[in-house]
Amino acid sequence: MKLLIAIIHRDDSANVLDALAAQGIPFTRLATTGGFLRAGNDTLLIGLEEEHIPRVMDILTEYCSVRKQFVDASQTAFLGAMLHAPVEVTVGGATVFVLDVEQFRKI
Ligand code: 2BA
Repeated sequence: MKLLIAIIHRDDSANVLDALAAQGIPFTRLATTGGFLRAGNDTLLIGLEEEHIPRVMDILTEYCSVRKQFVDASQTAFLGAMLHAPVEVTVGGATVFVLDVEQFRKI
């Protein structure tokens, strides 16, 4: 069994959650905050058998588009960002960790 930890942009969340639910893929959504932008994102915990991982990757690829966004430099974790200068960052997409699960129990 594997555990996928997927960090996604909050704007993409509804579509991803709908698609996971439609395919019967179990998940837990955590409201999280990115360390750089200090903006809300969502982290999904998805426990599943290895053969189902491509289905999740397909959903993330379909609904988590990458785009550019200008943000106020002083509101990021940019070291020494003293000015309110706009900086362009890439947002969206999905950051995915795939972990081996040693045990899975429901008590
Ligand atoms: P944030 O840390 O808020 O980062 C949002 C986006 O800002 C990043 O997208 C990246 O495009 C940009 N960014 C981050 N650090 C930067 C820097 N020092 N200079 C310029 N631009 C920078 P992603 O890389 O797709 O990451 C999206 C979110 O995924 C992150 O939000 C963070 O919450 C999480 N994440 C990414 N890599 C991670 C890691 N290795 N461990 C844990 N969480 C991670």
